Amino acid sequence: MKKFFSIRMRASKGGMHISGAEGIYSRDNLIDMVKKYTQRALSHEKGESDEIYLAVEELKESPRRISALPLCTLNTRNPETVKKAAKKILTSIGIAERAVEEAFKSLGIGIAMRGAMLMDMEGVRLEPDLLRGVRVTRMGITENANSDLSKKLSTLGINNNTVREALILASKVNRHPMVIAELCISDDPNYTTGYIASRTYGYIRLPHIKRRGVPYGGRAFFITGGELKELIEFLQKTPVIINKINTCRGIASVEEILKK
Ligand code: PML
Repeated sequence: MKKFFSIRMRASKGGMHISGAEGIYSRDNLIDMVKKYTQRALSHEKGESDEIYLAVEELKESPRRISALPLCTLNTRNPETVKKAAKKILTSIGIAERAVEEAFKSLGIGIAMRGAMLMDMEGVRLEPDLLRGVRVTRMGITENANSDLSKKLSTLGINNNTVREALILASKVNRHPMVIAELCISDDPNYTTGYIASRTYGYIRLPHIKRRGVPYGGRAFFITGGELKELIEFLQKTPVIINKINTCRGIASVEEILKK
């Protein structure tokens, strides 16, 4: 069996988070990639990190190979239209309107959780550790899929680490049958595009989900049925690698998305 490794990097400066990233790589690429992650932590636009944690771990099981979700960007102009659109889309797949309200409220409240919150379809919180949430790790993308994704995103003018890494994470999360959808708001004060992701509609980017300068955000996973422990094990431990990229298209309206 070919050996695969997970590399996870977390970097900070003066105790403030600067950068975090991860991937899955074959043994042949390991040393180059450790160098790249270190460089990334040292040359971040937020400043040069003074503490870099790198975890390199051999995977005991072969990564599951999956396709990325198809991607598009919604034509939203402000947080109000985003919320309205998100409600339309999420209620159309069975999530209660009050659950969507609750998710926006909890993500906007300013408690920086390290991981995602888990919510049932009615908006009841389910994660065992309400303060930390559930962190999704052990995911990556093959070199070929990454260059295909970069090409497709470049034609849309959105080829950056943030979009690529969020799509990889959302594709893993929404692969699990218990996950019906995900809502994400970046906690970066300068990054005002969020997304909703689901198997039904793919990865829908939501411009202007929050106003510039707001330093909090996070992720909510809407889940149903099944064994919570098994889902958390999948999100945290099961290695998943994207090996195929789906369609990536430009701006769409809610109506176009719902027509699907
Ligand atoms: C984050 O990791 O900060 C969330 C990123 C959301 C990316 C949304 C996008 O631009 O597609």
